[in-house]
Amino acid sequence: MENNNLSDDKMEQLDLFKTDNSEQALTTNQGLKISNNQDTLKSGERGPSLLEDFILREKITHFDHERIPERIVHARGSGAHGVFTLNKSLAKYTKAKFLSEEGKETPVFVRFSTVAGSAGSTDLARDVRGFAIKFYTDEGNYDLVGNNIPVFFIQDAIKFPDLIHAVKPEPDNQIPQAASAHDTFWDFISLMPESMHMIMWIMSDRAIPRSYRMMEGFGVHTFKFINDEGKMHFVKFHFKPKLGVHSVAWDEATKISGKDPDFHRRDLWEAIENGIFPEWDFGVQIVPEEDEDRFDFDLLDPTKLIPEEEVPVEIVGTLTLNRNPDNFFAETEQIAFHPGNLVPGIDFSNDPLLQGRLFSYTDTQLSRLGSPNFHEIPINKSVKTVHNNQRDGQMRQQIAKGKVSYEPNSIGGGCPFQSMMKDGGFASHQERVEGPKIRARSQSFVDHYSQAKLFYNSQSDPEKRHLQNAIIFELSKVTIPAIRERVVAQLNFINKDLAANVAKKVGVEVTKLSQPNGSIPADADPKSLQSSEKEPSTQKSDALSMQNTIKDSIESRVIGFIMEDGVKAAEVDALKSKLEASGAIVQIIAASLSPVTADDGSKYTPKHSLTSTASVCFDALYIAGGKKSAEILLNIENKPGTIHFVNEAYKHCKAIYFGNETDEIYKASNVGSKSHDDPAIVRAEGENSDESFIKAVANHRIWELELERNNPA
Ligand code: HDE
Repeated sequence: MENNNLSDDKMEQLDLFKTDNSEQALTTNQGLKISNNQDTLKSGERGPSLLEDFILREKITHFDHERIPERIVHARGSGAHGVFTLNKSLAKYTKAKFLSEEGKETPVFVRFSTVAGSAGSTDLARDVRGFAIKFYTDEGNYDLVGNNIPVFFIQDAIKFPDLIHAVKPEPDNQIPQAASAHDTFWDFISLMPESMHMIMWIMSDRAIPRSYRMMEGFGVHTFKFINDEGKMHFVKFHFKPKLGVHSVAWDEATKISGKDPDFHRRDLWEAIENGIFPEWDFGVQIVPEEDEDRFDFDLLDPTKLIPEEEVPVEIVGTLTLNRNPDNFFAETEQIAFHPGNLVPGIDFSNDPLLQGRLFSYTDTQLSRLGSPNFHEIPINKSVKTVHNNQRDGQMRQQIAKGKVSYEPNSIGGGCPFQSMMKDGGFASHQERVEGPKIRARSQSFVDHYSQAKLFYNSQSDPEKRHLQNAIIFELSKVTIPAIRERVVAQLNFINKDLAANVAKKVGVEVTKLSQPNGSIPADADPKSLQSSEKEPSTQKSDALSMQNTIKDSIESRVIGFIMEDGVKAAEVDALKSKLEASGAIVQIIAASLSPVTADDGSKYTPKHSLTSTASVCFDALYIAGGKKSAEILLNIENKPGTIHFVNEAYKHCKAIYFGNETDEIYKASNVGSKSHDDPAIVRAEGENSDESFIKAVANHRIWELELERNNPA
């Protein structure tokens, strides 16, 4: 196993650009020490300012140009440094070194994002999440620019500007921000049957994750692996979070957007600061070249996934994020991903969506980062020094020595020279291509409903309910009845109950759905409503339901301890130690931010007050034991806050633990009105109540109890 210092190399490279202001004098950009940073140079103390004040001019000019254009899509995001470790060699399939040498560690930077909202929008928008990884390999940078959903809305890149224009705020009034719940998005979708599979995913709770750390990552497209013998295999990339895949309820998402719009950004930052490093298993689905036509869909169609029942995901590596950026702008904002950043052993497929992306990413960086030299920005720099004959351009950093900037040359001894494939030179996978020059879609891309059905049928009942309610929410914001009708007609091809339930709630006549020839409303363009009665070859896939990813772990769950003066220190400390020993994070909530004095005189410092936070920001609650504490929490001033906290956590099916002598709170809340045993409610009566609570937290939410708890989501 090679001793790998690439991570150190990347750190050193970044360190060269870091500054530390401690014990340093203030200077201009030229290094001149500044003696007065309070006053402009003026003619007389009250007098007009002088144009010659180069210190003022430099400072203001720089400030005036601080902002750069935000990303046209994926503007809102957060990132972190980490490491990718290969646990099992893929050398059989690929010659990529970072995927061949067992134990090899490769430094990475990962950026998560939402798509539609602008840089200042809420983290909890219903949206697909970007999951973009830059691997700083010793063969050059490799970028895997994926999403948390394994399929996409469209099949061909030429439709991307249309899709994005439709989902972005409408051009006349710039409403709504970071939301697909509006006319233009659903108008487009209703006319694009190929989007139906993605619509199932994006209306599911996958689009409102609990945390970036609890999302899957997918390369989406089919890529190619090429091994040393030149043999090609198709490959799909997967990242599976060690913590399981979890989401919040839509009702929570909308409330978190107000209470803490940076919820995901903060969660990622704090987890890493606390040493709880987010981790994913990395896996691949491999399809031999000769099996290309074995599926009932086209491997090149990005609206399709390969069911894990048909090709299992082989887990071969670990992705770990272990270091927050030092500077958001320099790193997270300036990082520039590009699906065309490849290393030998990995190549593109002919997926027409991927092919279009290969043009877009460099092109967009030219206007976003402003110069063709964006690869020289520290976060984008390859660990290996770049040698080529590209020269000049705005903001050039590299100082290329010598006379030669062309090839072939004799003056420079022929350098830099081309590498043979055996020496690591990249060569595209050779493929025989023939056919007429044609602007057309392959017939093999025409089935738009089978996998939408597969996804829907694979969901648990609560997941189906959430999906249905999300569509109802979104379509209820659509003002044009014909658009709602067309969407319902599309849904009818996927699941008749789903379509009927949505129709009922969004004012579409259900009778229209039972018209001959499926459900085509009179005004619909028949071309856009191709029916497919085809059943998916896999009927149900466990991997598609989040319900099946629950791990028996409470690691990194945030537990709110609600307490006031007189709280029982022994109980609190015992539970806190047990929770923290299992990796959970305990945060104290009191009526105010003043320290809480416990029954033994010890003090607890609250992180939040009942007014500054809400139950939606926590995974579970502990109402700390102690009669006096409970009385204070129920006094006239605090009762509304306390009861609201408990009731809301209850509605959202979270675990709630009532400590000793908190019966009054239990009774005063909705929780107390239930007569039967409730797996999410624990009372400090039994012997193993701490353990029961921990078990309940590990379940994330008991979504099955949602209806009886009147959760609106
Ligand atoms: Fe992107 N996409 N995209 N995309 N995409 C961008 O590049 C584009 C697509 C994805 O954190 C842009 O640097 C086209 C699929 C992520 O910086 C832009 C098409 C997938 C990110 C662009 C797609 C993605 C981007 C905007 C259809 C999942 C954020 C800023 C042909 C596999 C990366 C930028 C980051 C960003 C173009 C479709 C993922 C405009 C033309 C499919 C995660 O170049």
